[in-house]
Parts: sequence; C-alpha cells; structure tokens
Amino acid sequence: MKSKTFVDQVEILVRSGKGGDGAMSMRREALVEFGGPDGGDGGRGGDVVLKASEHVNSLLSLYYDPKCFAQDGEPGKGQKMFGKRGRDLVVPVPLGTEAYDVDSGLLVADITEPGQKAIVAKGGAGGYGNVHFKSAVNQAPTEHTPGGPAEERRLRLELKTIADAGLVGFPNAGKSSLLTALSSATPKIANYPFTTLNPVVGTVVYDDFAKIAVADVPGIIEGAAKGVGLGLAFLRHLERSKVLVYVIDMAGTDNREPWRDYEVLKKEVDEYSAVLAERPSLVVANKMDVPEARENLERFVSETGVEPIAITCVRGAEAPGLSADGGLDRFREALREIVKPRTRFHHTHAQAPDLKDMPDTTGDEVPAEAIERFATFLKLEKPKAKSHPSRGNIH
Ligand SMILES: Nc1nc2c(ncn2[C@@H]2O[C@H](COP(=O)(O)OP(=O)(O)OP(=O)(O)O)[C@@H](O)[C@H]2O)c(=O)[nH]1
Ligand SMILES: [Mg+2]
Repeated sequence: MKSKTFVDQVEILVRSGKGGDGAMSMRREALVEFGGPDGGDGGRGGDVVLKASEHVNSLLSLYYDPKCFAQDGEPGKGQKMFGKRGRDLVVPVPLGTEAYDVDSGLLVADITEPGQKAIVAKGGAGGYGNVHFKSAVNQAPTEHTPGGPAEERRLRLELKTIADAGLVGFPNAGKSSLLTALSSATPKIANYPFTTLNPVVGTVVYDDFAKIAVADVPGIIEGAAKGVGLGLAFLRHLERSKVLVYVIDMAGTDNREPWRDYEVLKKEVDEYSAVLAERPSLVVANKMDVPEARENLERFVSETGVEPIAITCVRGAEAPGLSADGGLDRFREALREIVKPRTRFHHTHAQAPDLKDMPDTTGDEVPAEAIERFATFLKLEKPKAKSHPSRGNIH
C-alpha cells in the first residue's frame, strides 16, 4: 500500500458529551428537621470544535483516528453541588478545511481564517437538580431532570488549499521550479514526471510586503479527467484561487508540442470544472534558456493566439530577450495585477499640511480655518459642544 503522507479528504465521526443528570437529594443534617431539596444541576456536555491550526497541513491524523468524542458532563450531587462540565474536544484542522454533514450533504463549517473555531457537535445541557423545583406548595420536591442528549454525526472533511494562484502544467514543465524561484517554498524538483504528489503552497512577497500565495499541484496529462496519471482531484485545491497559471515547457522536451500541451491542459481543466476553466489565467512559457524554445514560442503564439510570459527558472542562464532575473519580474507583476493583494502600507498617505503654509498664529487665537485643516488631516470631526447630563443639584 502506498504510504499516506497527505490526506485531503477524510470521513470522521463526531460526538459531543451528554449533559449530566440533575440530582435528587434532600438535605440531612443533625438538628435540621426539614432540610429541603439540595440536589445540584448536572454539568453541560463538551462540544466538538474544529479549530484552524497553522501547525497542521493535512487531515492525516484524522485519517488514522477518525473518532472525535467530547466528554460527558458529570451528574449533579447533593449539597447543591453542580456536576463538572464535560471537556470540549478541540480538533485542529488546516486552513481551508470544509466540513460536510454526510447524511444531509450540507456544509456545516468552512474554516478559512486563522484561529477560527466552529462547533460541529453541541454538548447536551446539564439537567436540573431538585433544588430548582422548590416552591411554596412543594417544600420537598423530588423532581429533577436528566441531562440533554449527546449529538452525533458523520462529517466529511475536505481540504481545499487557500492560495491566490495555482500552477497548472504537464509533469516536468517546471511548476515546482517556478515556485522555488518565486518563494521560499522548497517543493521537490526532479527530472521525472509526477515528482510533486501533494499540493505545496509558497508565498511570493513583494517589496511593499504585499503577499500572494501560490499553489504548486501535481502535473496533469491527457486523460487526467478520466483518472489517467494522478487524475484531477487535486484541482480541488485550486477552486478558491483567483488565477490559474498555465506553465508550458517551451523547450518541447521529449518532442512535446507546447501549443498542444496548452490545449490539452485547458481541455482537462474544463472537463474538471467549467467554473475553474473560466477563471482568469496567465500563460507562462518556461525553459526559455533552451535554444529550441524561441522557435517554439513563435509557433505557440501563431497556433494559440496567446502571448505567454517568457521565463526561465534556471538562475543565471543565458536567455536572450529576458531580463536579468529570467523574466520572473514580469511574471510577478502580471500576477499582482490580477490578484490585487492587500498591502500592509497604503501608498496614498494623506499629505500633511506644511507648517509654513499655515497662518502665523503666534500669540493670536488659532484661526478656525487652521483647526479645520488639521482636523481633516487627522480625520477628526469638529468638536461638538459637550452636553453634560445634569447631575442634579444638592441643596
Ligand atoms: N533548462 C531548464 N530546465 C528547467 C527549467 N525549469 C525546470 N527545469 C527542469 O525541468 C525538470 C522538471 O522540473 P520540476 O520543477 O520538477 O517540474 P514540475 O512541473 O514540478 O514536475 P512534476 O512535479 O513532475 O509535475 C527539472 O529537471 C528541472 O530542473 C528551466 O527554466 N530551464
Ligand atoms: Mg513538481
């Protein structure tokens, strides 16, 4: 059996804790004749909670241990003692996990934010002890209620990597090499097909600290939609991306025809999902350092009508017509244009009014106009006349 290292789909059984029963008890003490009820409430059952964790990147541990049970609440006791609350079971899952109820097929949780939590099975409420049922007419009630039931359901968890861009290409096209050149991710690179077996996400960081997450996924070959090669299931990881990047081996290694590669890739993606096929895309001509690539590129343009971004992932390679970093800067900018990442710093700082333009106010009262200009700059509202609520006079 192939050893499992990356699991992106798993079925689990979740069960919350049952609520503890309320207690039935009468106070008994020497010298107290009618002690009355003192049965405490049961504790609440624990919840099962999915929690986004940066430390897990697959659903592997749930594959081996798919039972997620929270603790039951403890029953109440005499002397008005409450039962202890059942402990919640917090299940760490990677960002991008979706949880579906197996029976209804409904989406019950979508974990997309760091630290996000979602209760997927709610603990039963604690029962009431008989202390709650004392009334003027019934001083010694025996009534008490059982704890609420546990909730149990089967969930299908699906991991959909959250990346802004996804690299799509034939095996050996250089997808992992491109991700390595752009980011600090270190996917395996080798001269054989299907080197990449699991999606890897790398982050491209720009000078102004804007970031774009790029996913490298396994290669696609003709017939992948029908399961050939590694199939297409991993394209699920690109469903949330904003742009698909088609990486084409323009060197035509092993007598490949790059223009045909592109058509096949598009056809396979379209068969997987028409929605994904409609996504904005960039086409990258890789391996432009190889002499044959130039001729192939011309033919590619005339066959497909698409003008790809020419690059090489080989550092310092001789690639005529490409900028010093192998054309990667053009690619980075094109990516940025489509993804429009949020930057940490805004370029459009309001210009602070220059002090020498301000009216000279030395010794004078500050003119209203100056106050207003500074207030606008600081985005303050004009101070309103304060109205203190009357505190009432003391006579
Ligand atoms: N000459 C040249 N070789 C390249 C370039 N980019 C990648 N390669 C080589 O092409 C081979 C495949 O590269 P990978 O990055 O592993 O390709 P991949 O698309 O990730 O392949 P899979 O993971 O198998 O789908 C490796 O031997 C790389 O060194 C390039 O720009 N120029
Ligand atoms: Mg690869």
